[in-house]
Amino acid sequence: MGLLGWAARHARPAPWLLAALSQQSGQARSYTQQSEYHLNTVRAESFYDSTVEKYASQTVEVLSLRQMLSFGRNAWNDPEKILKSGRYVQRELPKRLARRLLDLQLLPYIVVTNPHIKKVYNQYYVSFETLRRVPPIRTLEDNQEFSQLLRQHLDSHAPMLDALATGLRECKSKELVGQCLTMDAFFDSMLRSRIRSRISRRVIAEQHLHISNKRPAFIGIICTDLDVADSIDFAVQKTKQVCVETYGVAPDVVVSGDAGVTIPYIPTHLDYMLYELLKNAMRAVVESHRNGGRNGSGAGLPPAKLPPVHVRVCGGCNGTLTFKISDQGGGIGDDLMDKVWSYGFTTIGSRSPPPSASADLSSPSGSASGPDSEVVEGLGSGAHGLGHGLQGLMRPPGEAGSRYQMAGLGFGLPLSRLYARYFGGDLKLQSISGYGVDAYLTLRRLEEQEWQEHVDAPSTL
Ligand code: ADP
Ligand code: K
Ligand code: MG
Repeated sequence: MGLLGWAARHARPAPWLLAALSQQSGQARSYTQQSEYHLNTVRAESFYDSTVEKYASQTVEVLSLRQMLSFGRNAWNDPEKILKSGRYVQRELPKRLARRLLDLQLLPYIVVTNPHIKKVYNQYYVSFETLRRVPPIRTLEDNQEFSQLLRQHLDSHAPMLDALATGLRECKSKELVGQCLTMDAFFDSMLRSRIRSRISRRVIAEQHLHISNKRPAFIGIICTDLDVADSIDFAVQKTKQVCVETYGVAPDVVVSGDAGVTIPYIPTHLDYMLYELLKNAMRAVVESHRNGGRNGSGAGLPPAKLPPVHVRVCGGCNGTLTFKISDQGGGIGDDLMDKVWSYGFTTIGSRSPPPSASADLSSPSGSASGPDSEVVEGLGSGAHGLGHGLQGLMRPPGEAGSRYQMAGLGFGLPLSRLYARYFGGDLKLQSISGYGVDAYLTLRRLEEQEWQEHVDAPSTL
């Protein structure tokens, strides 16, 4: 069902769409001014044909990671491969964007009229229209232009998860969605499928943008030999920094297990998961030991008195690698064990606020783009490139509040699990109430399995 079907169901035209689309025309033009592609035909009318539906109904070409690795090997030196990779992305992105456009059209009217959701819709539409009109990539020069355009689109989508989460949260808080929908389940599944498809769009786009870079131990954005000890060190250093900024103190981290293990993985994905899990562990330890007890006020304990967080690396067999992150931070109550996996669920604000938090940690309207866009930006844009760029994981300086945020968005656990599962791994928690939490982050060795990206079907087809 396209817009017309949608509008018929809602028994009225969609004025927001008209407004949105006239805005889009302008936005699309501003993109085209920056690129060689002249897309001055992006007009409101274009929405009313069946283009979006047509693209959304096309079969998505799913790549296994093994294919990505074997295809990308030495591609930097092979113009044919680079062009083939560009054509793949050029074919795939419009289909995938079209599917998500259809999802948005299906939202209840009251949700789609939310300004944040409209903004997301606009951005998707502009990208869809722009990318689908790019002329076929025939030469490396074509590819260079396409790559520039791709980069612009990735950048312009970076704040969109924030906007979507804010929009959904506003609707949720006003209880605007029909009673027939279970709120949490609805928002969770909406965010999950969108974030998952966003991860895959960005993985294939970034893989192409980096496929022509010659970089030791990298095939595109995948590090073929990621040293997990380095990843842990890096995440520990960053987490301690933000913990000290927030509480004035941070527990030590003791690392043990299989030293020297390497794994083929996208470094920023692993950085992100370790960072989020370590933040949760450190926050629990500090908050539960304030004044010697859970929920006390004021951090006052020297680090030596805080029980350390343990990270154990288990190389495992069966092609897996597990990180066990253990804290003595008091654990998670049985009543919360399910809730903690909900997008946006946080206990920040329900306890006493952190002592020196300069960020607005208790604000439910904090930025949510962090998790996703931070990760993908770290994949290659900006100064940090593909490296161990936790800097690339951080929100840009100059945003309100602290540069780093210890907790409060409620995205850390569900997003980390989504990232882990994206490549066939998983994240599980074991809690002993009153004692602490063990988090088990399992990664699959990508080269040893025929991993396939998960692609959400268009909900309208
Ligand atoms: P946030 O950290 O922004 O609150 P998360 O999704 O990372 O969001 O975590 C959700 C909630 O789960 C936290 O607010 C906290 O109450 C609980 N939690 C997560 N990890 C731990 C842990 N190691 N110990 C105790 N509670 C935890
Ligand atoms: K959560
Ligand atoms: Mg967290």
